[in-house]
Amino acid sequence: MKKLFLAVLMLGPAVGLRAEDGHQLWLRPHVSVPVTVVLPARTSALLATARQELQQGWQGPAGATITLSLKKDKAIKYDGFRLSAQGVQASTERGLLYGVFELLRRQQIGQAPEAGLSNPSYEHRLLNHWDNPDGSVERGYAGKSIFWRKDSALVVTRRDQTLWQQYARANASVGINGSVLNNVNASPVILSAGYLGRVKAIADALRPYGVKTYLSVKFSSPVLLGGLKTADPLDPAVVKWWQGKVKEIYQQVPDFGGFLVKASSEGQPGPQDYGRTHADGANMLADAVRPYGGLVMWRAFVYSPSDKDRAKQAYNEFVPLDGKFRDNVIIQVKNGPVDFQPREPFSPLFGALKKTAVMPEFQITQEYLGHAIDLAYLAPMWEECLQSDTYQAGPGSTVARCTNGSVYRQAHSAMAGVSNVGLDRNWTGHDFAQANWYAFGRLAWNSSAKSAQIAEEWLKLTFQNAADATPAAEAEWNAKFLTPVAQLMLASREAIVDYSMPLGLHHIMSATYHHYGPGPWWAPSGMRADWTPPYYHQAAANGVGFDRTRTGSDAVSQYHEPLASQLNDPATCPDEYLLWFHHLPWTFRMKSGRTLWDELALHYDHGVQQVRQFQRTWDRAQPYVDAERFAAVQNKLRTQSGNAVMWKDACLLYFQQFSRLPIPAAVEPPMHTLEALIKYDTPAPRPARQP
Ligand code: GCW
Repeated sequence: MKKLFLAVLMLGPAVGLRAEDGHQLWLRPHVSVPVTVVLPARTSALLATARQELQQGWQGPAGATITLSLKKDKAIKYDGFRLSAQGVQASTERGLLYGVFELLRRQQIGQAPEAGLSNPSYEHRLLNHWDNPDGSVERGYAGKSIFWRKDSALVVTRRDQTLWQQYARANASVGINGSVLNNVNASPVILSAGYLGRVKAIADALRPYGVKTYLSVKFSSPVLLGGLKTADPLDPAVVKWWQGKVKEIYQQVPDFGGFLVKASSEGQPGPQDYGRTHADGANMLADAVRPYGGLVMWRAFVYSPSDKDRAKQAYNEFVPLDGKFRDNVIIQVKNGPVDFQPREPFSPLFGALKKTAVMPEFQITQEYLGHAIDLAYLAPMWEECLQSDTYQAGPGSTVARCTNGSVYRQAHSAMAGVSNVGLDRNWTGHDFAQANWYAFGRLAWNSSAKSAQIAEEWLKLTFQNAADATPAAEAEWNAKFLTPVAQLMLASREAIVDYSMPLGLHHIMSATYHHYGPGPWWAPSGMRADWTPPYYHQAAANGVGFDRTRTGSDAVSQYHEPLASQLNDPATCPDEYLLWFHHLPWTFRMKSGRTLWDELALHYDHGVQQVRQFQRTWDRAQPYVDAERFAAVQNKLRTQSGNAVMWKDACLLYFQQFSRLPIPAAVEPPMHTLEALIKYDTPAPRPARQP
């Protein structure tokens, strides 16, 4: 008893706040006010959801009447909506639901219920789950899959259904309208009758929230599952097999969204195995789903060890195919040309494919940004990509505009995010990783939204309490919690870039399967060069960085002018991309006047100092956060802080072997030895892939 008393005392001011485990996300329940809801004269599960949300979340005038009306209106695009004092107007039921969530969000964060139109930037706003049928999640850091578990194909429990429904509701609240339920490294079993039964159960749970179901498919499924001799997309038996399979799927899920395909990529089978092109493969599947209104999202994540510069390959393979894809195919392109690194320039495919729909793929799960250990708010990274100017159709042809239908005519537009959701009680492992799920939805809805605004919204929804609502308490909460913690979030991704891969360095993480922590040295003998960090940093006595200039791999020429020339010249190439495009001497004079070596060292050090600053900010936020979430984030920041030092020490000591220059006096001296760090990074066994 005494012990408990002491513990309570030590918890300090936060003791008054109800413990929270994060399961409610940004949708924490609050006392609602009575409201009358008038619905269109038809019944549907989606309309019932909209009414229920209004009734359980209304915080406006007591006894108000809110009308949800379905009306065609040329100004309303896709699932957009119009808000007014009377209620919500939309041309789809989904639009009504999104309008309801917007209304409730505004009430909760104390924003005036602004009247007006809100249209989504993209037609399809999708989460991609890299979940395997055995329940594991590739690059998942929040526990096992919410959809699959070993031997679970046919058993759907009440718990499953509740979770799927909560998941769908969270998606709907930020406008996400589709989920790909399984890994792009797809197992053929997902298309077997047993699994399709479970897909139907999931689709039934997601539908009332307007979330469509999609599947990733393995290109060789006709062989592996269907017993055919080939998966050649031009073989009539293969075409017929897919047609039959598609029919079977639509019998179970009449509003099935379509397929996501990783083919002829990283060992996955594909049309190239049969001497066919990506277009042949994609079009065959597109024709199969077309009668049902389905889509094919075909990934452009392709590279092979034969290419001298991995960053060039997707462009080289896909640009010649421009215009050859059916209009229900969308080419899904990762934000950068290599692979979700902490910072990459935008992929040159954006804007270069002019007669083919292209959709950006972002990674919400933090494969290269610290898993569920490091605090990384990713909206600034996505905003940076979406707002990059490709110049492909003149100045202002940003990545966002080249993909959302503003620049090129395209039948469909979409944006995908690789989900960070798992069975962990708080869904995403790190309480702040929830912000990335939230931000992805908000940016897919409005590709011009600002990271700062999204962070503030999310913080208010996720951490503010009714007790903070009096004017004095709110002013204090804003000054002592909201402002500093929002700043922390906004600086968090850059801090990771600084302590891991500053100035355009990339892919120098530990390349053992986990991808966490430093590994600039990692190059076991016999390993494919393009899977090892030295291939990317090229550190040597004469300097560091990958030469992608016109005299190097010439990747710069995949960008449109004036960008190509700007990137090609180290004097005009932005510092953030310098070592992505240039191999430069250690003593190269930077724009700051410092040498490259000193600048590099200062960036590493700054990253470390930043994380320590985050720790102090969070410690001061303690009075405003419930004890459970406070301690969870505090512990993670402590681990991150130690790991940031490892990154800095590892990279500086490793690169110093080549630069042979002293670590600047302003930089904290290393506390580890290079030998110890290399030993620490012992390869973990690579888990077996799905068949
Ligand atoms: O980043 C790499 C990951 C793989 C992933 C692949 C991809 C699903 O390390 O785990 O596989 O990208 O995007 O296909």
